[in-house]
Amino acid sequence: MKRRKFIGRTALAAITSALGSEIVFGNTLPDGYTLLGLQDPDPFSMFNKDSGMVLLNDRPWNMEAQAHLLDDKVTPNKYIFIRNNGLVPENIDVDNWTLTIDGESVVSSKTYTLAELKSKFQQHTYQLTLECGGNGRSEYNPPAKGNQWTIGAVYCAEWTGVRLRDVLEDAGIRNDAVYIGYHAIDEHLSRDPEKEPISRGAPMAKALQDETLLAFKMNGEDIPLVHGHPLRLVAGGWPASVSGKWVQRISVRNKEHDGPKMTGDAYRVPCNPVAPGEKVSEKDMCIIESMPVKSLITYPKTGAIISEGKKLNIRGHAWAGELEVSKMEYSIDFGATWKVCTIEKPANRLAWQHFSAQVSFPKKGYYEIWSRATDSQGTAQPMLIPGWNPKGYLNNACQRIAIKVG
Ligand SMILES: Nc1nc2c(c(=O)[nH]1)N[C@H]1C(S)=C(S)[C@@H](COP(=O)(O)O)O[C@H]1N2
Ligand SMILES: [Mo]
Repeated sequence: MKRRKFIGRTALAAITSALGSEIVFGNTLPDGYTLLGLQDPDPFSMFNKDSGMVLLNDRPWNMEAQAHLLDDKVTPNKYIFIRNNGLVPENIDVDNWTLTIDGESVVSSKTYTLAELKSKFQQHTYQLTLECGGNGRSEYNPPAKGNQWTIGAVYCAEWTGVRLRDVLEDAGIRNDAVYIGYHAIDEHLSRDPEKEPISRGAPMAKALQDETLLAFKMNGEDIPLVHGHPLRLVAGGWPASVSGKWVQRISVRNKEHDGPKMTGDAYRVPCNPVAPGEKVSEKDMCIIESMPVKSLITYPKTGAIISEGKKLNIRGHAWAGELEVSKMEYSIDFGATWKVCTIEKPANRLAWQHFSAQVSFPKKGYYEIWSRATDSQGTAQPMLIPGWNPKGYLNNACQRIAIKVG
């Protein structure tokens, strides 16, 4: 019989300090055993998420909402999707947090403490829609690698912070500035300190918009850790990957930013349509900028059963990247005919808009309700999946819910 191997003294001392409490029977602890108390708690309680959220990955943490959970006009934290490329930082030293503006095209590098950012610059609050560029990826065929998002990688929260423009102007921008790129503190999955999990950015025109914020509050409170506490770049209407969490440095570049996930096929789509599965060379791929027009029915939940003769009030949200949604329609006959929904104006530019309609059904039976938004330039959502692309981005197909009348 093999003797049970117990833990050594040094290892015991190390885990005792990690646990923060004496391990009473520590001398009989088997070697290599991970204490329950040191295992990750379940992500729903760790990140304060609703149990209806769907976990897609635990390393890194990725979690999405379901359509009916996104019913609020301003999305509460518990229904906000989580997307990480690396490890969520631990032990953030908020008191000593600084933001540095640097890069080839800054007049002089400048570092600000959080307190300086808050007191020196005017604060602004906007509702901003953030959607992962890969939202809807699960429907592409041939399938694309990556998180298989369905429809839940989108939200509209209220962000408070200072304008990136004000801070950049304070540091001074040179005439040759073309792009900004963010650098954050999250570690690469490999824990290699030389590697950043993601460092994206935006052209100066987007960086200088009124609504592009360096935010420290989400929905009136400190930003939750997993969403970028204590400082986050927020650029509504563009792929949410532009909105760097845990930002520590913004570089003003004299060329397109070239950090991880800015180059190759990351967050890029073929500049011209390609056949599904076709190989696309790097030079034919273009960076995703404004997200396309899209909508989501958030009430009722798909699968609802209603009684015959009753009208059904449906509602949801629609958004269109940099543009506004100017028309919202629904269909109960698989897109053969469309009826108009009421659509509200956005709370501010780049916030999603709320729609509603009262739907009548001619008789008992199975129906689907499809929703279709049209942006201010006349582009409508495609009824079925849009152009295939190698990484499965930008699926803005009409959303469908099933209803039984009976
Ligand atoms: N520092 C950092 N910022 C990041 C990411 C990341 O992994 N690290 N992921 C990006 C991507 S791809 C998305 S979709 C959004 C997700 O934001 P959320 O977790 O608040 O939903 O954050 C972006 N900002
Ligand atoms: Mo993303």
